[in-house]
Amino acid sequence: MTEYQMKLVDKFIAVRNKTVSLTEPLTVEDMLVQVGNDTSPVRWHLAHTTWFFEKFILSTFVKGYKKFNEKYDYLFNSYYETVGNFFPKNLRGTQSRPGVDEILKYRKYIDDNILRNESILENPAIHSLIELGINHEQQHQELMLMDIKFNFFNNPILPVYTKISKFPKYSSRPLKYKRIKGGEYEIGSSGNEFKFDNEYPRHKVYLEDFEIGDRLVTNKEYLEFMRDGCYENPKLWLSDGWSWINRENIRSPLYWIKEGDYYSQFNLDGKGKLNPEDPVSHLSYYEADAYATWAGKRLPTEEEWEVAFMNEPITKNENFIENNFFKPLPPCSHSATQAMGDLWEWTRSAYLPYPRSKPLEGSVGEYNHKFMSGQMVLRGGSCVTPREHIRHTYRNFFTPEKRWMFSGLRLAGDVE
Ligand code: AVJ
Ligand code: FE
Repeated sequence: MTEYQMKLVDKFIAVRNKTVSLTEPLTVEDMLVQVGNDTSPVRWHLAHTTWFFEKFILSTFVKGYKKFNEKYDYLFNSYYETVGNFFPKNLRGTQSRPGVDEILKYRKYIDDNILRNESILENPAIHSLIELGINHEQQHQELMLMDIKFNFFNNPILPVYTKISKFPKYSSRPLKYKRIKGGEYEIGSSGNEFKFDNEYPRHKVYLEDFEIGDRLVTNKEYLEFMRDGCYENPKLWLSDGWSWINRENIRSPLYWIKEGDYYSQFNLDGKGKLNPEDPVSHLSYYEADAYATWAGKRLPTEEEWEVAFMNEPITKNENFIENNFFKPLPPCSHSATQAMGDLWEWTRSAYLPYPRSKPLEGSVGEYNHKFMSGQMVLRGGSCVTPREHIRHTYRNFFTPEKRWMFSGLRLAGDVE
């Protein structure tokens, strides 16, 4: 095996194991539940990530490959119309079978088939699909924690995923702005390392002078916005946002619990006092935008964000899933600007194809591009993103009312 193949195998094994290790604090019952239409049961994530390797690699490239179970194509295909029908997403939580044990057997069967099949590891055409499968599974590790948090929050006993004994005692610092000169820049990925098909080609952009915050907005700052009556002030809101907060009766970020005059916050380590110094999290695009308007600022565009933070380091200090905090932290000392890790940052950019961008060939072309309408781009990764998964050019995307992902807010502004 070449060095590249050995690394790929190591990464495959590490990521497959990490997914299962994230379920250690859970009971089997925990893994069956789906709350609402956005989340999926943990057992489904375990199976779907496995199906991805089976469908796009084993069934496609291995002559005489025998499927683990013929029915899994229907059950564990998420949204690939070109490979066949799939079970309705909102009903994923209605099934107890195949059970978790059976799904773990499915995982082992697929892992063995990928790893024991030399024709796969030696075929360069398949390497990029293995990389895609690994990166896909890392996305689902984050989705699993998002879904577990939402599931537990909707349970009146507010279960704890895992207790964390030692949060560092950082406090926030005054917000400063970094000024960036306008002009021609390049954004997007051009390297040989793995990247999704929505991140390239690298291309020129023209920016006006702008300024961008050197940290995320905090709970304390967001509380000022709330206490200023901003959820009742239509002048601050986009029309769709105003309809949405009133229809859904939204008066605070997700996971805030009003207790008299104070707020508690639910995190994966359970319910606790809202820490005013923590970055404000679990905001919709509408709330992020309204806050920026109230503050006399705006959200950055994705181009501005990338130009501003292109050279931010990704070290052990940035707060990713490996730190096992599963919540964002105040900025002092752990990360210069919080650009990488902590929280996904809403940008004011619509999720659109880059110039000359093309979807991948074949059915995996359905991975990203078909979602390019009605969604906004978020940048920088979060405290539940795997460190090795993120890049400065990485584009996450959600519709503007979603807030169960670990989203946050950074301010930007025009410079006269
Ligand atoms: C990039 C997080 C929006 O959740 O649909 C998972 C990730 N893509 N499987 C999503 C994804 C295919 C995607 N997001
Ligand atoms: Fe998926």
